Amino acid sequence: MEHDQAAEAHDATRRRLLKALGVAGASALAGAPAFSALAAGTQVTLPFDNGERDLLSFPQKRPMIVLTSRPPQLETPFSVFNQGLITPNDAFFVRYHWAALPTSIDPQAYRLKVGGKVGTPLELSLDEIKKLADPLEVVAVNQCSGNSRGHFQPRVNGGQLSNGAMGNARWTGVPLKALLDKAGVQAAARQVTFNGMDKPPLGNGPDFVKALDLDHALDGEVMLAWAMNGEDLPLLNGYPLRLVVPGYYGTYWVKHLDNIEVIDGEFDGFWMSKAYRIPDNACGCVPPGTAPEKTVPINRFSIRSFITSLQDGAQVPVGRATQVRGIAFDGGYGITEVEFSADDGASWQKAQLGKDLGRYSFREWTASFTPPRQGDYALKVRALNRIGQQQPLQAQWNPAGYLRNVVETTRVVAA
Ligand SMILES: Nc1nc2c(c(=O)[nH]1)N[C@H]1C(S)=C(S)[C@@H](COP(=O)(O)O)O[C@H]1N2
Ligand SMILES: [Mo]
Repeated sequence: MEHDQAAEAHDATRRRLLKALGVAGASALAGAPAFSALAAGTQVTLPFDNGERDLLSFPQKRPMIVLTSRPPQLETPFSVFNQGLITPNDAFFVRYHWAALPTSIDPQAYRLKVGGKVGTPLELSLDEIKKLADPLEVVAVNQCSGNSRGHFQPRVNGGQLSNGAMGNARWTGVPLKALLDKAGVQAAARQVTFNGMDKPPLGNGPDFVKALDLDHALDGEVMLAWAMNGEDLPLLNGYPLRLVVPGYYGTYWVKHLDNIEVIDGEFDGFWMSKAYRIPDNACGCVPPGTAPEKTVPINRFSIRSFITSLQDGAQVPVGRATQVRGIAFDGGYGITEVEFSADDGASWQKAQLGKDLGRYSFREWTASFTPPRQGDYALKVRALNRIGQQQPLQAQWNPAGYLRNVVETTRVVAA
């Protein structure tokens, strides 16, 4: 009886997934090559050369800006960020390195393996993971290192993204620490590595594996998350379990997490030692067109802010107040101030900060702007955080197109 119920629940989950995937039957999944996007027949043009993109629906996603469909790399349409501080699951961006995604995940059969320099190697079911500790909730921004890369001047190689490779969600999970404590970390341990169920094409290319220093992994904030905004993670955002690393770039937020290794050295896998590295200096930048001498793994977000309520080219009424709003966030130190300028940065006024959802969340800001006469206005916004970080007025540059956080300008016309 009990077994039947479990089997039924499993079948139901499987059916839901199949439905979400738009696949007719289980057999279609055997070796399913890739997700198929549903044509929505719409295009958008991102504001840089070669910025033409399709808007397409993927499983569990509304029409999204497609960078590539194999693997799925989907940007959130920027207007979504003006609709609320939390990014809906069906609009949350998607980033993968390899096209071989797990297309069917059986939550009953799923196991997370923990090994390496631990006292007791573990193999835990989803239910066992959920019982490791009291569930933890955090509102945190996930942002791709290459968010906004398409705006780099001079242009750089890599996915030409505008500003939609970020999102803010409420994550539910347990601290990674609870798992590592259960396994018992050996004295020699130095780092922890994380691997997911997606794989590179057979024998071709490095598996996507990331590493965190042991003290970071044990900080009680890094989390094994199974839910996002109160629902199971969408398949494309890491179902059934992903790592959440508040304040850190998305590259560490390993999806479909099924393998954790505690190691006694520094992990030298490709995605740590060769990719996702930034110049080893305070700005993470170098003179345009040059190569850094020394690099370090990318880590916390640079501080950013955006106007979300007005788009470039928008019309505003002369002599009447327009309420301008937007978002700000940083690497988790906490936004303390946002300033707004309606005259291209000549003068600045303090913006009002909205509700504080926690130091890893988007923070809403609002300001009022009354254009005295007809014509063009360059609106700017800049944020400041608790440790004194602010955004540069001139864009900084690095060859990988990471960390972009220049003070953004939105040009509007008063009429
Ligand atoms: N398993 C797996 N996890 C992954 C990746 C991946 O390719 N495979 N990409 C990482 C990168 S670079 C980013 S930016 C985030 C994006 O998370 P999202 O797709 O849920 O928005 O996932 C991270 N986790
Ligand atoms: Mo990323």
